Amino acid sequence: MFGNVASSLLGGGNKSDLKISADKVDTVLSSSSSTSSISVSAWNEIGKTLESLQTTDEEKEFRSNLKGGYGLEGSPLHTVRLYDADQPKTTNDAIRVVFYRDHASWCPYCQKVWITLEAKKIPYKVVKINMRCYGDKPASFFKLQPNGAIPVAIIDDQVYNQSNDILQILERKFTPEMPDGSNHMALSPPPTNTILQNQAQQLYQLERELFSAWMGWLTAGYGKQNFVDILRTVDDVLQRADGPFFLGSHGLSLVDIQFAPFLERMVASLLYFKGYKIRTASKERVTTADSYPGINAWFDAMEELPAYQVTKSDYYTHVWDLPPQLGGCRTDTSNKDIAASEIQIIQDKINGEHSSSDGTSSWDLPLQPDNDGLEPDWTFLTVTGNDEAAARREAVERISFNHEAIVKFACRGAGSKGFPNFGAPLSDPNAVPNEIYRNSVDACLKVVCSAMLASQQSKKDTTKKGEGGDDNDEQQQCTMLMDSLAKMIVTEGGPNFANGVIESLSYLRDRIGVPRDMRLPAARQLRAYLNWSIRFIRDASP
Ligand SMILES: N[C@@H](CCC(=O)N[C@@H](CS)C(=O)NCC(=O)O)C(=O)O
Repeated sequence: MFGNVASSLLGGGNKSDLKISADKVDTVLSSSSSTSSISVSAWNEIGKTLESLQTTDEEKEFRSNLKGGYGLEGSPLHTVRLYDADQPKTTNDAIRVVFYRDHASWCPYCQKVWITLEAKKIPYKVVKINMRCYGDKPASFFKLQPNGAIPVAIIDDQVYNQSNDILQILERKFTPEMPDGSNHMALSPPPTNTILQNQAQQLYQLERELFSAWMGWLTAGYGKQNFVDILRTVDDVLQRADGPFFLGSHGLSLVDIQFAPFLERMVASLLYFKGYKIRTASKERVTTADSYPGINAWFDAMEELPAYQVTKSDYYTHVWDLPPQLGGCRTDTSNKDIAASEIQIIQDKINGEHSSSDGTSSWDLPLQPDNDGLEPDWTFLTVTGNDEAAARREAVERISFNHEAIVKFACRGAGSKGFPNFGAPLSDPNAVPNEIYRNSVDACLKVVCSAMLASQQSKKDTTKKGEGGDDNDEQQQCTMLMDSLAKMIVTEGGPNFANGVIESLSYLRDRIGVPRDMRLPAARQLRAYLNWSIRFIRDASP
């Protein structure tokens, strides 16, 4: 999918012809506000509408919290984290930890450290480093970590470059009731509790056994029974525990944090590559020989924790980030347990591809809840009231705040591939954007953002949710605007130019990363609204 998009050069047309096309389109766009039906809102107007619709303090204060390092909820965009603005102790001076983690939020070992810092509310600074498959690392990083691996942490001026060492030292140095008045949750059983300590040690071993079995099945294509046997043991441990977490009534511990990044990746990758389902929605949960009630209850409890929520990725991101890290994952095509066609349907749904069986796409409006039951693990964001509107606002905020860079990034889709290239299909840091599409892509993104906000601006009937039902006035205006814009791009620019705009919007859609760019409900909305705009241009094309 990405190969087709990224490798196309200049939308298939002659370079100077396309420049002439772009000039014609740009002329209409620059005169549009007063004279034609293509009156696209400016970014600052979109920003104002967004502000008027924001409801929670967390939303309204998102950017100021990022700057100050504050917020009840962390964000992958935080580069400094101080937690509570009302706590006088949490100033920059309190920072004793510098955390080097991967830029794309793909690395499971970084995720362990990230969850620990957030759960213990330890103030920290973040330095983002590329993974090898994603881009280059700065030379200075190799001084801290000669083999280039992440995570690394500098704690009280001492460098630690193994995730488990980092967890242990954080646990030792940041404790409940510190002399300076700060209070950091204990995540290990007390040394006096040897029973629980031994149990934790055994569970660390079990986690590595599960990891090896998963790697075997995922990358070599055999070893399912071995994996299932160990996963069953993990589920039994959780079912026997007197609470949802591994150490039962002790509550959240480093054992849970060791398991979390890998169980999260197992759920996504085994569903996609093997058609093997571990995670189920609570309403569908029945105890059968194939179900994992302990693991599902554990996930439910983990997903209630802001410290885990901020790090949580989606299936799409995982199934594209794991193969380049692991040197490939194998899809089981001849499998007695599930037909290849069923695996294909799952893959199409996760990728937002149009299904060969019924032509639908999971990345089209109206969105099906939990991706038609396939990805039921974002209940923490989707149970409350007007959740779809909140997700759209999140997407609009992220796009509108950084629109210039995002438009330029999207234009890589109609540009040329970079050299040298890197292993991850989602990454091409040296790609050259084709900026003749800049104004058209910018206009489409503005209409996409207006349309996402319009669903909340119903004048006629506040109970209507938008897509799937009758549209409100603003939605109808956005639909007409996108229709006019698409027709103008095709008539003034010609089909090759229009194709370049589609390639740019598609490139952006396919590279929305969770949690790096936004949370899954917001990412799903944005992917679907980008497809909405693409469809108008396609429909207007000959
Ligand atoms: N044992 C190390 C493993 C860390 C590790 O394998 N990190 C991977 C990323 S998940 C890495 O940095 N690989 C090199 C790269 O991708 O640049 C730890 O626990 O910290």
